[in-house]
Amino acid sequence: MPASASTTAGAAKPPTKNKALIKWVEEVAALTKPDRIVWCDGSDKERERLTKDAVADGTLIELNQKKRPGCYLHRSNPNDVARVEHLTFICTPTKDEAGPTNQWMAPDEAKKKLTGLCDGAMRGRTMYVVPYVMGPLGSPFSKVGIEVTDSVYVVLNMRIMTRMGKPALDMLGDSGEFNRGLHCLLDVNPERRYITHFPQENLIWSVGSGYGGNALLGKKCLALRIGSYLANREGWLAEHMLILGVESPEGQKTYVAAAFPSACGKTNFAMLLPPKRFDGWKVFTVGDDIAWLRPGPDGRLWAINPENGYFGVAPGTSYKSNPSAMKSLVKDTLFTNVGLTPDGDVWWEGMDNEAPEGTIDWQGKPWKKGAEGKVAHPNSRFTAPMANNPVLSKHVDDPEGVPISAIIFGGRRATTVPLVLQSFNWVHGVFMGATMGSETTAAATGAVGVVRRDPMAMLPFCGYNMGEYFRHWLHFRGLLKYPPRIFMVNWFRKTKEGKFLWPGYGENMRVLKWIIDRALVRTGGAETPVGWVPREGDIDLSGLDISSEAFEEATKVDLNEWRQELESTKDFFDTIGPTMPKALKLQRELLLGVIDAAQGK
Ligand code: OXD
Ligand code: MN
Repeated sequence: MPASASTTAGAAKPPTKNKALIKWVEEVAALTKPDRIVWCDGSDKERERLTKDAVADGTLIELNQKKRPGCYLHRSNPNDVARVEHLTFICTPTKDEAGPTNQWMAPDEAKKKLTGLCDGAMRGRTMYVVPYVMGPLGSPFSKVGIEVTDSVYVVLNMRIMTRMGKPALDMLGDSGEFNRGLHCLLDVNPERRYITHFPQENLIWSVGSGYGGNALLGKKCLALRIGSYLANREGWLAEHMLILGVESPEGQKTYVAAAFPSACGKTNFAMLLPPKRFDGWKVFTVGDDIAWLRPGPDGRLWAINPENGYFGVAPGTSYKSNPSAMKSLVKDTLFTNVGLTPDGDVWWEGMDNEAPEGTIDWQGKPWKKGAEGKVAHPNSRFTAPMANNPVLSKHVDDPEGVPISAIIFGGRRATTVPLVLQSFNWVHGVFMGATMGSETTAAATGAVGVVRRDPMAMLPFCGYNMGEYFRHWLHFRGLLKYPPRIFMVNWFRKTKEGKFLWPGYGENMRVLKWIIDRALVRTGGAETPVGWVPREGDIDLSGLDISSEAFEEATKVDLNEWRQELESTKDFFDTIGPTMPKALKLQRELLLGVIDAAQGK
């Protein structure tokens, strides 16, 4: 459809001379046939205009502007509240390239299916062209994407989550190298929902969902799935990791990156508030979900956060659990599927206060005290600008990023995995990441303590063959003169009676300090057959109400449990098949052999 057909405000004519971009947008418009095309510039005026449109058509509900200026609530279709791994496809020329852990569809088949679905799908609607940058503006690490979408909610979220609009077009110039992302809501029906990735073409095509991880194409689709494919090809790493900086009272800054599966407290750790005992220590957030890591010219590993905001899980977030997150939500934030209080504010389970009478639940229904059902959907979200974060790192826009001294892998494990464990070397560290997992609960699956392996927390996000991905990690060691030390943590170990052994939250600072001290080779530890653990006295426990028995239990390495753990990883390695690197298979056997030797077998 010709751009001149536009009737609404906003640039209908391409504000660029980039031939490849104009051609692609014309092709998309010819397929989807929108009534209007709007090229987004990312300005405040544009935000005001689009927000007004979104309130007028019911996409957004205005919240109390005195309490939460610039904040709005969105209620999604109840069938569309989460990422859909079973409808997410990696469309590589061969199935082997996608590997055994991904859903695969042949590129031609996927394109045929989605072309059929998108033909005329934007008739009567507005097509927004959203140029955006993942990563700091002007950084050689950053990538430009163009998302074409018919969802104003997506545009307003992308505006928070990425550097969006004119700066992206400026950065792109006349280059044809950008990620192409087409997003169509269709009728938001799971029957017609496909999140497809074409890594070889740097192309994403997502239809039938308006939910964040499926529809904000810069995040999981570009920054992780396509990103990990590009990273393998170009010699860097795209990881599901937070990045934080720790500043000592003397002003020494150290940065760490950490991968935890969903619901294991990544945002909380990225915004950790040190306890009283650590007066003078500060933790700064660089990123809370995604890290792009590269070898620097100095031989160290450097990381940027490609995002510009936080798309965080609301339930459980409170001034007690994460004051910096709460302060990030006081203005210019979009809330999705949370409760609405009578005074026009938001509420979710785990907030500091009770839900007031008259609260409306996430589906727009009145909620009564004592009634069954949640006020907020368990996966309800906030989309907040990172600039709101009171502990945002000053270096978040640095084009080179920050140097990483330690990498942490974490999971939710009731047994076996100690509070913290340092790997012997890089290969052992990669093995720790490759075998990390989280235990399911009885409520979720009916089977307690079943470990779902989630290598590097990337199982749903690796855009190519997982065995190749491990090989890339192993190879990466050779690109670093000063590799970060690799650790494993577990905040969730329990007593036999089911009580958590470690208090978690801000107290994790104590573990973080040991990790940093180990990475900088300035504190002790004890060698066990499966890695290094802190000895009594290596971790500062002063002012903490924990018995030495509980600490010993939290940090214990039980060799029988570890034998079981290592034996159980074989099945997972077998599912990876022939691409599983030999070094990791041998590492597994070596650890088992060392346990045998330690036990005199
Ligand atoms: C996730 C997220 O699902 O960050 O991991 O939203
Ligand atoms: Mn995530």
